[in-house]
Amino acid sequence: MKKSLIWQIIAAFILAVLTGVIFGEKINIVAPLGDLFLRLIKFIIVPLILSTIIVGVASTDDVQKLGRLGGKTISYYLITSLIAISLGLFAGYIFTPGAGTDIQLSSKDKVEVQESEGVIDTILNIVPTNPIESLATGNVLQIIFLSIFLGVGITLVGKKAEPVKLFFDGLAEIMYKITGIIMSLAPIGIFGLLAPVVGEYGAKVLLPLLKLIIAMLITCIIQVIVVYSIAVKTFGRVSPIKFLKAMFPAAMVAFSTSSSSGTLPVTMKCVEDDLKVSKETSSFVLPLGATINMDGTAIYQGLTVMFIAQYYGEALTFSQLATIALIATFASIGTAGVPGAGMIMLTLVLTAVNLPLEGIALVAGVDRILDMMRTTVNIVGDASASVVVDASEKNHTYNEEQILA
Ligand code: DAS
Repeated sequence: MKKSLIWQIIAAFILAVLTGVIFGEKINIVAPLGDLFLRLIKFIIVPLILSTIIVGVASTDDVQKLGRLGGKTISYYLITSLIAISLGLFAGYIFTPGAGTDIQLSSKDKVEVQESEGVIDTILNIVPTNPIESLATGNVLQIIFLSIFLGVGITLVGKKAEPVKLFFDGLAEIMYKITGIIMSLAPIGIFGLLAPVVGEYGAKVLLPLLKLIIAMLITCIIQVIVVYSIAVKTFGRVSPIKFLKAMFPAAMVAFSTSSSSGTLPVTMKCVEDDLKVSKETSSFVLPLGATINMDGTAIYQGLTVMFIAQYYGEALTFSQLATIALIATFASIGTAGVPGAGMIMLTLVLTAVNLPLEGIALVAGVDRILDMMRTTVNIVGDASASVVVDASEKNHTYNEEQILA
């Protein structure tokens, strides 16, 4: 990523905060700039994922290696999610954000929270019944399933399928180029997305939940600065400072969009261009992570359930905490990479420990602020996985000097 773009993104962030604070909700006038940027990155997601995974899988002529790549990726995701949920629960215990909160819930505060599908349904729904519909609706998990099988099919068919592989190879290169063009608009997009959010959330909304927001921020920082840094340093042989610098543009897009899926093209660009992770690994690990690996959401689930339990004066037993850890891990897997999805999945966790769903109304007012933080952690976690898995496959093409060169 060009250094100039990084400085432009920092300037956009500062300008967004200043104009949001100064102009309040009047700054909404710039929202279309953010919506346009978000539409542009969503416009490339489907062709980018489809082509890059097909090419990534088809270039892995050793199907066994694919299984190994998948196994390592899923294991890494589960381990970091379990650490994240434990950190969230621990933060809830230490900060007690819900104790003494003076928010009064009224009946109109009921949050219409749709029932989320169970874990079995989530897994079964990965298999598309109509691939064209999966592409048309942008069902990322089904597109990943379709791409993997097409890639394996190309490998198994061999020479006859060469034209298909060449087509998707070309499409992948085209999509990378388009992503770079869209990335150059990131500063404008981030400004258009962030300024209205800052303008909307005045002190009156934030103050009653400040303890929860600060607890969330600190826990997210620990997950990134401690957990991911140790992972990329120990297993990825990448300096944590360089890792975080490389991921800064993607983190800012995630923070502004609150969408892991929407940030995916930018995450892929940062990981491949700056961290020099092989396309073979990143094209598989990142789309999968943007859909099922949500460590920031796991932190949010743990911390928010503790907040709600404290608000209602419920003391959670150890077995309830263990239940929360398990269900929240599954809930984070089932969370879609779109704004607000984590709050919807909170119903799974609250139901599991018999806490009132109305508790969600307590945090709904600042969910966007919490979502910005959890989405940022989600995508940085995905990137750390791609570095660790790529290094373990010993096919990464980078060394320290090359990174961010
Ligand atoms: N906003 C979701 C994402 O894109 C995360 C969440 O809502 O918890 O990762």
